[in-house]
Amino acid sequence: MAFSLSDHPHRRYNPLTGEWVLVSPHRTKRPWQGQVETPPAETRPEYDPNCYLCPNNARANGERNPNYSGTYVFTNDFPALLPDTPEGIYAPHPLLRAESERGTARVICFSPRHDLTLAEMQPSAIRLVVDEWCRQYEELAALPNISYVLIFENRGAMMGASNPHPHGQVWASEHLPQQILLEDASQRAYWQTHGRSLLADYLEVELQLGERLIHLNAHFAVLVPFWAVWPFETLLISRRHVSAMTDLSHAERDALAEALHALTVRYDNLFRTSFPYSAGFHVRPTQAGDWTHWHFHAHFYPPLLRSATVRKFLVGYEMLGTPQRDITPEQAAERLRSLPSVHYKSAL
Ligand code: H2U
Ligand code: ZN
Repeated sequence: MAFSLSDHPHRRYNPLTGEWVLVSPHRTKRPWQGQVETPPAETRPEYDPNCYLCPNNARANGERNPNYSGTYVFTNDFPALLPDTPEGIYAPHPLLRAESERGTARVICFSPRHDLTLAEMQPSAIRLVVDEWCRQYEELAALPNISYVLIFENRGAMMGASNPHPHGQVWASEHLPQQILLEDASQRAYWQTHGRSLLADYLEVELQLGERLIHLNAHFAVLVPFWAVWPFETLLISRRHVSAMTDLSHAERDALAEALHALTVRYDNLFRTSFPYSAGFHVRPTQAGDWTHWHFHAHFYPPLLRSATVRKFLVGYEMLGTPQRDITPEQAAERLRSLPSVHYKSAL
C-alpha cells in the first residue's frame, strides 16, 4: 500500500517556524456525528450604552470616547507594556534571566457600530481599517525603543475577547516577539540560500496545486497552510513580495480589504455563527536592519472544530508532544472554499 496524505498518519513540517504537526486523517473516516446545530442568531444593538468602545461612552478609567465615525484608537487602559519602564537586567544565575521590556499597547475600534464585525463590514469600510493599521504601524515604529509592532484581533468570547464591539489591538515592543523570532530566522535562511522569499515560493506551489486555496484576488491569496494546526487555520499572503502593510499600493490595500472580507464571511458561514479567531499581521520588524526576507502575511487561528460550540483544545499529547489534527488541511480548504461568498445574515 502506498503512503497517502489523505489516508495515513503523518507529520507535516512548518517551514516558517521549524515546527511539526501530526495529521491523523484516518480518524475522520469515523461517521460524521456532530450535526451542525445553528445557535440562536445573536442580535446586538447598533449602540450599547454599557459598551466601553461605543462612541461617547466612558471607559474603565472614566475617560470618554469621542463621537467617532470611522475608526478610533486609544492607548489601552490596562496595557501589557509601558514606555517608561526602567531599563534593567536580572541574572543572578545563568538559569535565571530577566530583562526589562518597554513598549505600549493600543486598542483599535474598527467601526462605531456595536453590532458589526469585520465579516459584516463592507470591503470599503474594512479598507478604512487597513489605512488605520498602516497609520498605527508608522506611528508606533517611530516611538523610541520599539523593535516590533504587532497588529492583531481576538474575535469572540471563546478567544477571550472582552467585548463584541468590533475592535483589535496593537502592541509595540522593545524586543522581537517569540513567533517573529522563529519566522525571521526561517525567512532569512531561505532568502540567503535561494535569493527568494520563502512565502513567494510557497505561494507559487500552492497556486499550482490549488487544493488548499480558498480565495484569490489580484493581490492576495488566502489558503489553509499545508502545516496548519488549527482545523480551519488560514494564511493570507500578499502576491507581491512586500514586507510590511505600509508597502502596499492603494489597489493592494483595497485587495487586502476584499480578501479579509471574503475570508471572514466564509468563516461565519461555516457554522452560521460569528466565527471566533485570533488573527494578526506578520510584517518586518521596525528596528534598523535588513529585513527584505520578510514577506507580508496574516495568520488566522480559529478554535472551532465541528460546530459553533465544539472547539478544539491543544491538550494532552499536543501540549506535551506535538500538535495534532484529524481533518486534513485539504479537507478544511475544500469546506471553506465551497461556502457561499455572501454572509448568511444578509441572505436571511
Ligand atoms: P480584547 O477584547 O482583545 O481583550 O481587547 C480589549 C482591550 O481593551 C483589553 O486589552 C482594554 C483591555 O485592556 N480595555 C481598555 O483599554 N479600556 C476599558 O475601558 C476596558 C478594556
Ligand atoms: Zn459598542
